[in-house]
Amino acid sequence: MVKSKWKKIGLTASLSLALFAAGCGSNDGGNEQAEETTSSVSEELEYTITGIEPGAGQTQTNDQAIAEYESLAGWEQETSSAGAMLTALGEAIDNEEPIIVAAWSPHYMFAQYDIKYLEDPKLIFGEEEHITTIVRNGLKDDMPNAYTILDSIYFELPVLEEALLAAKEIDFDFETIAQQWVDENAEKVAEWTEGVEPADGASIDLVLTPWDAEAFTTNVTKLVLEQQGFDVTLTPVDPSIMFEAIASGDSDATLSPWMPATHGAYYEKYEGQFEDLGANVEGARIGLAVPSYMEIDSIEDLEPAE
Ligand code: PBE
Repeated sequence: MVKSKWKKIGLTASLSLALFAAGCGSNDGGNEQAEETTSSVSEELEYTITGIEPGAGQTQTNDQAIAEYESLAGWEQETSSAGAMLTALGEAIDNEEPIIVAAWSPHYMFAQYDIKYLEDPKLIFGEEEHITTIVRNGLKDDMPNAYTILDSIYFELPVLEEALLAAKEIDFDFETIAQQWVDENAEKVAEWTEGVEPADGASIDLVLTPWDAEAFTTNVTKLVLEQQGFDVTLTPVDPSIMFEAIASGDSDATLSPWMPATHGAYYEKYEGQFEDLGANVEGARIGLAVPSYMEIDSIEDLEPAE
């Protein structure tokens, strides 16, 4: 586990070591101690939140937090990808440096790192999210058996968390993890497919967003539908395209919308143009998180940029 982690971040790690060495060389004043005690955490963070993909729902929620909290006035969000955010988080923790990241759960980041969500008194990130299954209008009449399966699929939070950790161990091969899970949970699959008639090769398209929980639940759904004779295509897209694809009928279903905070704006925009079959996961959450060694607990403990 340690080995593969180093393999992945090796390049970035040696790059930042080089930068660090350069920084030391140019420091001739030698009063680092004084600088450290006078600079605030917010200043050390350079008033920057380490974000994820520009197209993520949470990227908009982070911008909303920046707009609405006085303590975040003048802050910026640096977007890149979930992978880059996790690398930056890991490096900060290795060096006991401050960092503030866009975080969400379920995700293995909470098992791997000692991190905490910052309190969000304005509830910009909401309290609890659920991941819901939405299908195109008309699916119920066109494909009643697929509809029944999609309507039944539901994962308990600990089951999902365990699967996400297992996936990390095999380099995020979600097809393999989903196959193992389906093989080991035949009873659950039988429950979901009770009374369903075999499909005989009917095509069904599922869209999904590029994050781990969705990769697992959607790959399991694919296998369950295939067991029933469906021909299943998975199409990875951004959240905005996901809603558009279901609303236009280009795609049949998705298990990826996070509600009510993360994708609420898209949900409202397309409301009436899809059918919501209800949660496939409950007890999810999004927010801003920091390593536990940081002595702040709330977004309001941060300071505006001058
Ligand atoms: N996430 C994980 C996604 C949804 C699932 C919170 C990074 C998003 O922000 O769109």
